[in-house]
Amino acid sequence: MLRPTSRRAVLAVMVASLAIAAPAAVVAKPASGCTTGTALVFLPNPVVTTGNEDLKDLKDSDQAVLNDERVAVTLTGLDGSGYLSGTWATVKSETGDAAYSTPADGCTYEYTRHDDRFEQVMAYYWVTRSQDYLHTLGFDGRRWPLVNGDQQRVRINQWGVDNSFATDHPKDEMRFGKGGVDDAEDAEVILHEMGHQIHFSQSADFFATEEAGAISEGFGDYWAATVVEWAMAQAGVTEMTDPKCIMDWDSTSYTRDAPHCLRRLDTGKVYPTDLDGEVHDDGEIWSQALWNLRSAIGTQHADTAILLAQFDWVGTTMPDLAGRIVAAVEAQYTHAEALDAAAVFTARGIVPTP
Ligand SMILES: [Ca+2]
Ligand SMILES: [Ca+2]
Ligand SMILES: [Ca+2]
Ligand SMILES: [Ca+2]
Ligand SMILES: [Zn+2]
Repeated sequence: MLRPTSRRAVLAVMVASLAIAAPAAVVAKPASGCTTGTALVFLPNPVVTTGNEDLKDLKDSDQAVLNDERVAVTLTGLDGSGYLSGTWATVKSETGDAAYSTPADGCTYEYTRHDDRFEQVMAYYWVTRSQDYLHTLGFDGRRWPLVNGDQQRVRINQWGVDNSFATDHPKDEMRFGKGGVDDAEDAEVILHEMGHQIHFSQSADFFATEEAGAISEGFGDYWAATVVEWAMAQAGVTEMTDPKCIMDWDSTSYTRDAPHCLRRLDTGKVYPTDLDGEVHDDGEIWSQALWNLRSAIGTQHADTAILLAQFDWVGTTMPDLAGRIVAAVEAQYTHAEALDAAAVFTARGIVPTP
């Protein structure tokens, strides 16, 4: 869930059964043989890459200032169908054409943002990058279990409102809305939803309480920030605009003040005083703790310990999961780092349960 004005908890969304129209019959084109592709994406969104807070959606129009922010990337793991379907992601879309290419066309997937195929490419690319990052941390099915290691279903622009969500039933999929800025034009929206998918995959009981829902919202925001920073560094970019601002581009549609951020990683909220019972609000307590953990013990140690602690967690409280994260730091790294980790959570009022 995205909108600050939406007060429905993620739990409510997860139990809601939405009537989804059956996909129109599509005559598939022949398998093309493309296993990699060249594409243009936002990395992560045009507000971050321009630093321009005055960018406007203008009804999904093509604009030179936005076209210029597209970056050439390689799509990996494609299954050879010619469509955006591969090892870690498969894109379903009911609006516009499905992106398709052939070796004769150079296996190119280059579109402007007015073309719905642009969002299809964004989703395929960023879902795959999230998995790439998990692999670099060791969640590769050998050292540690895969995390959300299936072929993630993604639906693009098929929901006419300004919201996106992740669900594990009736199907395990993510759906991106097209209200305001098309949600999948902002990598941070895609990665936030990946955060929920990660939790679905790590524990069947993750979403047992409101506080666990808040943890999932906070983790999703954190996951967006940490994966974006990694992906940008891989692309040679080490300086970025306001990394603690989440969904800089999507939020230009519904926030008045600059910088435009749906949420932030530095609100200063403290547990339990600032809990208000709304998962996105309360998630800002958790996301800031994770962001500070990253500074305290380093990104690789922080992200590894956070992910290890989430396996089979049964959705209790922030202090309980914080205790598991500290224990994971102690087990994998040093006692000194575990003390630093505990201090980070305690500073946010989250005293880790021993
Ligand atoms: Ca678009
Ligand atoms: Ca939007
Ligand atoms: Ca999944
Ligand atoms: Ca951002
Ligand atoms: Zn969410």
